[in-house]
Amino acid sequence: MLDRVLQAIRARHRLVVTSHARPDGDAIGSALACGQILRVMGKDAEVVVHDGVPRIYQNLPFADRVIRADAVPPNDGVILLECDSTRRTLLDGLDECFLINIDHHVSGRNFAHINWIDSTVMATAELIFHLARLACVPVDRDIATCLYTALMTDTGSFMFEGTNEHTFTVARDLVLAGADPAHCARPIYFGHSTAKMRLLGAALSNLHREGPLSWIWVTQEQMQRFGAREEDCEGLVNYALSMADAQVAIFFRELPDGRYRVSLRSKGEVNVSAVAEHFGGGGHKCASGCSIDGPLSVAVSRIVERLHEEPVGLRVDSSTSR
Ligand SMILES: [Mn+2]
Repeated sequence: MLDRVLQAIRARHRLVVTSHARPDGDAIGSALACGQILRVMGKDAEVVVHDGVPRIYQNLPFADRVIRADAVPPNDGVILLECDSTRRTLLDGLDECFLINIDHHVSGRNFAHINWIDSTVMATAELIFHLARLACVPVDRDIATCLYTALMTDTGSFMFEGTNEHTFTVARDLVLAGADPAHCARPIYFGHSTAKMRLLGAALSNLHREGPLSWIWVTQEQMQRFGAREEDCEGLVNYALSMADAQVAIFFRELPDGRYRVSLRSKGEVNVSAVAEHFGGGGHKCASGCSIDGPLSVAVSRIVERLHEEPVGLRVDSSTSR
């Protein structure tokens, strides 16, 4: 499949790289690296992201070249990273384009003309790294920095389930190519806004526990009061998973229209992608997300109930949950 991707790229000149709205580290890092790889291949390549680059990723190489737009510019082909449909990008005009889909989610779908979906890797960054190698594009310090940041964030700093010796081999190759681990980690883990920390305080003061389940939420009112942006919510769910007896954590973010954005995280025993998919979302076994109607109490009970049902079957009796 990688061969077909490369063939399709070689046959085209003007390419657009994009990813999903509200991009995370893998979406941004992989897109920036992919765009640069295409340029080194002699392509006219642009990275277009509906919401632009989140603040903590703005110092990545090539981040200042990202185009923020509502529609895809004229092109000979579009590479979509980390998307299970064109809808995820929130970009108009994709359905008339030649589409190449590169993804590593178990919920990945064959919606494009060429689909390279490999759910055995931890990050799309690993696939982009393969692409560079097969294309004989040297991975320089800038490309390696983008890919390492993507891999580091998608593995939760090499702590998430699925991280294995292969992940570290890729990480090692990227460090050998010039990525500096401490430099990559600084803006992500020591670059929070004050608003984010205030929001975290509010979210943790709402911490709810039920056996192995843990959940927190933030409201629109809180976000406005602290001057917090959508991206300030990224990663808050992990704090709810950090207790010894928590197996699954849920983060509810109230949306302006009264619906809720739901982030689910699991330590590995429970497959939370099945829950997100049930509500029209998707993701990985250990990290997934979806949107659901409010009010909050209804949203919480629907998600919690679903976690107890098959095939998820979360056991609330803590004596039976390891
Ligand atoms: Mn990813």
